[in-house]
Amino acid sequence: MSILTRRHLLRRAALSAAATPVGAVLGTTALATTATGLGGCQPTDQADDTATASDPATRRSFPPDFGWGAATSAYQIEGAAKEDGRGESIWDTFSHTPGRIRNGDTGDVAADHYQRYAEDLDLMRDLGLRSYRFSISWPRIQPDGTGAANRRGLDFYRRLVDGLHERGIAPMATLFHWDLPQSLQDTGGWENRDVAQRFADYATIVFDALGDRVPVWLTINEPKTVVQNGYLSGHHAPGRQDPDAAYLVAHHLQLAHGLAVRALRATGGTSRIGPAFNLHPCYPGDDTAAAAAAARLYDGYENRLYLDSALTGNYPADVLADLGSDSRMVRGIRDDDLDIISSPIDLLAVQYYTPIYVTASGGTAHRWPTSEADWQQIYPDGMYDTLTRVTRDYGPIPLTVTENGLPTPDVLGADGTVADDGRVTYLRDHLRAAHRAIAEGVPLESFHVWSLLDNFEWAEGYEQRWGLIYVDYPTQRRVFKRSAHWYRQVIADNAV
Ligand code: IFM
Repeated sequence: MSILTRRHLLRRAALSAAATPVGAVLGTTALATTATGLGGCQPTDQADDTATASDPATRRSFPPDFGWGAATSAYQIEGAAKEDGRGESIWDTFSHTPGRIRNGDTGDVAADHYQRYAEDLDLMRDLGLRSYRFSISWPRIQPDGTGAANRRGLDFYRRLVDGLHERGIAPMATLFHWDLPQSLQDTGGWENRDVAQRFADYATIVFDALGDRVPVWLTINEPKTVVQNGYLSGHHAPGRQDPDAAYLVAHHLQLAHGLAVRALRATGGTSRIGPAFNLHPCYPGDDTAAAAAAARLYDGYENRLYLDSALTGNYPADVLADLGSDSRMVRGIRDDDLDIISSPIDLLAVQYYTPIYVTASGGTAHRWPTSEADWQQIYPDGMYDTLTRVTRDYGPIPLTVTENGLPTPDVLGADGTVADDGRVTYLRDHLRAAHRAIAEGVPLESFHVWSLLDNFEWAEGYEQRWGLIYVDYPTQRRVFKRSAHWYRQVIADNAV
């Protein structure tokens, strides 16, 4: 493994960790080809922040039937950790380990969505959502990660999916959003190749139960985050810090994705399926050849490792060379694996939050203002660059944005309102960037705000609020934030 890789791994760990110090602010000239200046994220005045699309001069209309959505995941909102036969996941273990989560928070109750799903469905309808992306909890379906299905777990998702259809909202279900059954972790977790096959078995159970009632399936949410946060920095479950294991895990996650795609095809159903990748545009931090080369390799680890294998059937040669032929990942690749991983998909789910600026030495630096999540630089043009890059490099595969959003310091006012104007500005600017990509031919069919509700933000616990809808945790009361009112109008206008 090269020096650059080791730096990359260390920087990734730092970038992912909550305590990342803000790095050097770079000069503004070097990135002229990729960054278009601060215009997209400068604070704007109140009237403009909350403006809707009524002004024809600035109105950007989206295609008819555009899938306006919002997203959540099971462990982050459901709670009901012991209800109806649910087994334990690695996040139960991790969050109950002292010192792992801010304020000692856990997902035991979260937003209590498991009990309050009907109320939440009504809120989605009131918001005007056309698409709702949620995840299915593997340990609710197979408490030990193998064997017969737990009917009560499946019934919850049947009720949820039926409730969405009753309200005219299209379900989009993610099969795995990080809550691996603890029993499978006890057999080695994603380091164990067999877990990929267990995932395909679980997927088959879910496909058989929900079938075509779910028109779009997503396989694995952000494999990169599992790799980097779970196995490099260790601030996510299972809390490992082992670079050699990390990339073997990457391979097995990709394999699990491909096996699930094949499992869906084997059912003969008509639903569509694809992976959900968080993509970070990697820009050179200065105009030296060394920075360009470092950014290119960084991009390999951040993006091409996942995109190339799923869409072209190859791992990027520069990343494989950098990992080395003696790495566990390279040694773990078997003959047919890349055929499986690149099984044809129907759409690609893209999650965009932040750019990365890579220095000549392989480090990273911040260039734009950050949100409360200090790994997140606010740079809307990165959305445009990401969407257009995927179409340019991989062809016109249908795209959906399945996550985009930010945490803001939301407070429930005495008047019962939550004035999250920063979220409105952020979403407006990112939607405008997505609109620009569509106008240039990117086949983007839907956009999901992260998140529908405030929720359990992993190692940050409940301190960061990412929702359109405020959750008052002591009472579980839900309140539309200003951004929710704004987004409802965007949806009604089909324009921003
Ligand atoms: O909350 C997470 C989500 O689970 C995965 N994508 C990023 C979000 C914000 O950090």
